Amino acid sequence: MILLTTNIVFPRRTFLDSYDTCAQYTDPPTALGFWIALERCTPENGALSFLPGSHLTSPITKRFVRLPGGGTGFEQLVPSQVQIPHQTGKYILEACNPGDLVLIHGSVLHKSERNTSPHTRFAYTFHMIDSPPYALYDNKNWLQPTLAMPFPHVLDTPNTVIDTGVAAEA
Ligand SMILES: O=C(O)CCC(=O)C(=O)O
Repeated sequence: MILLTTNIVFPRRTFLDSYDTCAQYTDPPTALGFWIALERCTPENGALSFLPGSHLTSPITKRFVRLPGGGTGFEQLVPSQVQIPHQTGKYILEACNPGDLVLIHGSVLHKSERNTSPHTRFAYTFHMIDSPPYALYDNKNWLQPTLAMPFPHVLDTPNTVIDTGVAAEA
């Protein structure tokens, strides 16, 4: 089953390289971002760029969580003395038009630069994750459902797993 998490409209800001699994953590990771351009996105007004293949190579090193003392912040998953290999490669900028949908793998590194143009770059985004029995939403995540405001489910009941007898490719 899939459920919706957040709806955010981003106006103008810098968004440093990040991956969505860090904020919408499930076990196993299942976050999928739906990012819809509401206006033209260009190199000048902060179009998104992506590091190709990074969803296969970037380890989950931090989580965006509710802090025990209140508020939200990052929790480091690896001790500070452990050197995380720096992800190398060239980010590819994806210019797009109003109405374009960009599907963002939860583990791919992506970012957007500061809007230096006179044009806004509004986008609408939400995320979907799998829910039980396929994945568990972590109770440390910054965003938590409540009885009054549960996460909406796309399906009323989870899809049945059909055993086709064919092993999934690695
Ligand atoms: O629009 C942006 O600049 C960042 C959006 C983003 O990273 C996301 O939706 O996952």
